[in-house]
Amino acid sequence: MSPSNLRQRYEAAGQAHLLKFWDADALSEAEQKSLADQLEALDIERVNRIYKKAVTAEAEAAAPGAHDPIQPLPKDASDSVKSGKDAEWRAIGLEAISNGAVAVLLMAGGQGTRLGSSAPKGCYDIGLPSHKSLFQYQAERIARLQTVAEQEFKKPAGSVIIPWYIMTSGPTRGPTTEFFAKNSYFGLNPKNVILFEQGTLPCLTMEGKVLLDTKSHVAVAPDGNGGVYAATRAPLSPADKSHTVLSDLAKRKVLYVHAYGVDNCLVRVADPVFLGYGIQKQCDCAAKVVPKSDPTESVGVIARRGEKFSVIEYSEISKEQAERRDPETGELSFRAGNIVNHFYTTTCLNKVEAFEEELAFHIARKKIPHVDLETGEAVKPAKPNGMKLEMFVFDVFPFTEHFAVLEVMRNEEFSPLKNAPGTGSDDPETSRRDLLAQHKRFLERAGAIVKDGVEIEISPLVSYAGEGLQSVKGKTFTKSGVVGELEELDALV
Ligand code: UD2
Repeated sequence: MSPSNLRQRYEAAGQAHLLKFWDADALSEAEQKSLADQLEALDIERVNRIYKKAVTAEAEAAAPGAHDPIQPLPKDASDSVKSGKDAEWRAIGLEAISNGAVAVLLMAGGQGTRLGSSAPKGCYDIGLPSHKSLFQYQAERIARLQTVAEQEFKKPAGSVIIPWYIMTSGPTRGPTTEFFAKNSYFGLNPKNVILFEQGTLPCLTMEGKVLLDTKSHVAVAPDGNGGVYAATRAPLSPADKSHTVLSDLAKRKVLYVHAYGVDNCLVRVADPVFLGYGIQKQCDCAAKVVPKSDPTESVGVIARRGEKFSVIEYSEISKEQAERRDPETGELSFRAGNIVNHFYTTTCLNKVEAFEEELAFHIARKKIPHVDLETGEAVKPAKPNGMKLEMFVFDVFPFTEHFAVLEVMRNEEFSPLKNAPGTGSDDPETSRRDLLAQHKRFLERAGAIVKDGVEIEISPLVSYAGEGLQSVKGKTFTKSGVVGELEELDALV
């Protein structure tokens, strides 16, 4: 597009200030080209629509007397893994895995700002005796589950594949790719580990003006984990525009997708119980929840909006809603804590495009480094000066046709890594504590005694969820250690 057409377009969009330094002859030719390329690729009219929609929605929600039809999730609207059907669900899910009908989609584009680490969260070492990263634990759970499915459904070794789609963002793409290559994909076949990238959105002033982070570059940020839907439709490589995550899923004849967040050390990747639950319920989308621990816990809550399911994020729930309790039980009314752990049919994922424009955009007011248009100086604000707009993955729930909610045990399935070491909650120490406590329970449930103070870490390659440990029955473990193979347990007796 010629510079004059570009200028006309941005003037019409009220964003011509982005060409200010070009006009002031302050840009080199290379900088002019880079800025022109970025502005051409940017759908500036969509950005204006998103901004308008986000601020309008926020204002309406905050208007006095705004009637928010959101209601707590009725008790009978969710099922529980404690309902005694988990073995049945596990068999259904494992059969689907053994037939190659299941894939995993990891949302790993978040930047571990609160954690204080510049590397992608999946690379993080929570301090386990093995020093394995979150990515390695998740990779080994996939590897183990492929083996369990082959064993239980009599398939040839190496024949069951659970493809792993990993969504990164701009900042996490490079380091994540390097980490997997350096670790030889943790033993998985690289052909079945597909990295893809989510989109970005420009950062805005509170008035909706696009910010520059240099004189020739628009400040952008990842578009939120709800960017996953558009990202599944984007070409996986410039070489073949038709090859997308959705087309790859279709080619592999995948029917069900388990999507999850990277920072939960207990996550049951491709959990056959959850998959079996979703398949048996014939739902097109489902979410795992844990009972919210307290009103201020940083989890969204699944609720009802009319006949639909919806999630109120912790950053948007009112104090009254968060603190409301059931008069009979004293439990929190909004207690169904979302844990970024979702089931989809591929049919459902393919339908999202049709209603994507209706999905909400959420405003995060942040300190956004930018260039001052008057002085041309780089500014590092001391307080929030602008907006990042992001989509939330759970905003599709109200649009699904048959949504289901499965309550799971917090100590078995949820210990998120959010905060820096030493914070005291949701930090590396609590992750390490919760994972090792689970491995102790695996051994005790298999009939062993583990002496107090003994820490035994069991590789996911030995056991995915406590299965396959029959040989420990009646044994007492007195020594700590890391178990990479079943036989190594004998040395810890
Ligand atoms: C998320 C959930 C919240 C609760 C909590 C539990 C959303 C929108 N909110 O809040 O309801 O379940 O987790 O721990 O899901 N991510 C991307 N791209 C992005 C942003 C995030 O891939 O642009 C990934 C991120 O890498 C992580 C997951 O999405 O795997 C959740 O992101 P987060 O940890 O920043 O979300 P949080 O803790 O604010």
